[in-house]
Order: sequence, then C-alpha cells, then structure tokens
Amino acid sequence: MTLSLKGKTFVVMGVANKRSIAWGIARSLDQAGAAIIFTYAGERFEKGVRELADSLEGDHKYVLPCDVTNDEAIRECFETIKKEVGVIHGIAHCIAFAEKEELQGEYLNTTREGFLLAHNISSYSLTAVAKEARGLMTEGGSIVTLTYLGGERILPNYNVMGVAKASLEASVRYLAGDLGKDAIRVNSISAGPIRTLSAKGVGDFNTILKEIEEKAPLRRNTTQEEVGDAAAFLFSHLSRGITGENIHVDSGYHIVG
Ligand code: NDP
Ligand code: N5H
Repeated sequence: MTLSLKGKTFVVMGVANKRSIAWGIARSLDQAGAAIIFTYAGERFEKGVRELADSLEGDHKYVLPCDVTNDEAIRECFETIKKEVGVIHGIAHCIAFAEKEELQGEYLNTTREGFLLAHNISSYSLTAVAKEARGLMTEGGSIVTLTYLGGERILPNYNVMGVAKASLEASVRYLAGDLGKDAIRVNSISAGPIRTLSAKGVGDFNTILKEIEEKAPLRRNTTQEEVGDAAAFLFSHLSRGITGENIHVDSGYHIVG
C-alpha cells in the first residue's frame, strides 16, 4: 500500500481481538504511518488490546476505556485525548451490540428493551462520539463507521440489528450534513460477513459465507484487510470529495439478487 497518513492521528474504537474489523483498520492505518488511539469497552479486553497495539510497527501509546452507553465516559475519553494529543484527524467507529435472543426468529418479537439497547450501542453511539470529537478535529477530519447489508434489506436473523444499521446509515447522512462545514466527512463501510467474535454463535454463518463465494461478483468473501484499506482511503486526502456515503466492501454481493 502506498497511501500515506504520516502525521495524522486516528481513534479506533472496537478492537476486541485480532479478528475484529477494527483491528484490520488499525493495521492499515499503521502501515500508512498514522498514529492510533485505541478505545475499548470491556475491561477484559484491555490487556489484549494493549498487546495488539504494541505489536504494530508504529508507537501507539494510548489505549483508553470508552463505554459508549455512558455519556460521561465518552466525554472523559475525548478530554483525555484532547489533553494528551490535541488534534485528531478521524475516528473508526466499529461498535455494535444486540442481545443474542433478538438475533433469531421473527423481528416481530423484538422487545422494547432489546430494541433500545441495540439502537443505543449500535447507532446513537456514533452521534454521541461525533459530538465529543468535533472539537478535536480542528484540521478537518473523517469519521468512518461499519454497517451491514441487513440495514438495507431484510436478511434472516439480523432483525433488530438491521433496523439499528438503517438508523446508523441515516445518522451518517445527517452528521455529514452538520459536520461538512467543519471539513469533517462522515461515511460508512458496508462490510461483507467476516468471522469475528460478534459473528460467533451465528448458526448458519458457514452457509452465508458459502453463498457469497458462489454468488458475489468477485466469488470470494471479504477480509479485514479489504475493509481496513477502504477505511484508510476514507481517512485520506484521496477521498476528500466523499461524505454521507455508504461504500460496500463486500465482493459486490449487494448488487446480486
Ligand atoms: P467484534 O466483536 O470484534 O467487535 C465488536 C465491538 O463492539 C467490540 O470491540 C466491543 O467492545 C464493541 N462494543 C460493544 N458494546 C460496546 C459499548 N457499550 N461500548 C463500546 N464498545 C462496545 O466484531 P466486528 O469486528 O464484527 O464488529 C465491528 C463492527 O462491524 C460492528 O458495527 C458490526 O456490526 C460491523 N459489521 C460486522 C460484520 C461481520 O461480518 N463481522 C459485517 C458488517 C458489519 P468490547 O469487546 O470491549 O465490549
Ligand atoms: C445475518 C447475520 C447473522 C445473524 C445476526 C448477527 C448479528 C450480529 C451483530 C451483533 C453486533 C452481534 C452481537 O451483538 C453478539 C452479542 O449478542 C454476543 N457477543 C458478545 O457479547 C461479544 C463477546 C462482544 C465482543 O460482541 C459485541 N458485539 O460486543 C449477520 C452476519 C452474516 C454478519 C454480521 C456478524 C454482521 C454484524 O453486524 O456484525
């Protein structure tokens, strides 16, 4: 990869382990020479994220807690970043959650609690984070979030997460509308299925992957590296005219069927 992000700093939210899509993004940013600030939610992941950060080429000092359900935690996180680093140039928001019971059977059975939890963590958090980060992107910036095809069409079992992703994709457009005047761009990447910790426990994941191998224009599945490189592009000057967009990094599967 020849793209250079030297001298730029990005906040990567949502590395749980080396399979995380956020980790693919971190590796692409590291290769491009960027500085990375990692945030995590679960304390049980702190040590692992620290070790992963240390395994990269660059010297990425900061691994900070940031539970996105807590406004105070988000504020503290970005205050620390402001104090320690000052200016940032972008954020990779790679965060979603829904209760397991909501990710099977009929969407119709979604509970009020399950609906609100999924929307809180998977959609509202982007807005909450953008609000706190705006003041740190004084040289312009780029915010990238991750979505899935289930936000555009009904897909079996994706259920409330599909509705939350539709809300996330609409938030991308409204945030792009608000933040464009500050030279801050906001886009999403719609990734093809990737086997991560979140995807664990999805019963028919193998069937889903096989169907993509058979039907997607590129006849193969999506990798963390492909999503990472697309994110690096969205973080770079090369994408300076793109905002409010949803880029599918899915071997072209979204145009099939
Ligand atoms: P991971 O399980 O690796 O990452 C999910 C992350 O969400 C974890 O790091 C987790 O942090 C974080 N998270 C959950 N709750 C909170 C919270 N309250 N505050 C802060 N962070 C939280 O899975 P993926 O890499 O697959 O998921 C990343 C994104 O990619 C998600 O938005 C997902 O919907 C999207 N995506 C995934 C696809 C796939 O096939 N895997 C396809 C398309 C989109 P912690 O572990 O610290 O709790
Ligand atoms: C159509 C599908 C398959 C069915 C739906 C899967 C939806 C997955 C998304 C959410 C984010 C998964 C989730 O919240 C899992 C949790 O209930 C349990 N897991 C955890 O708590 C782990 C430990 C932590 C790290 O996970 C999180 N999220 O915090 C979609 C798939 C083909 C593609 C896919 C997997 C999409 C996606 O959005 O992730």
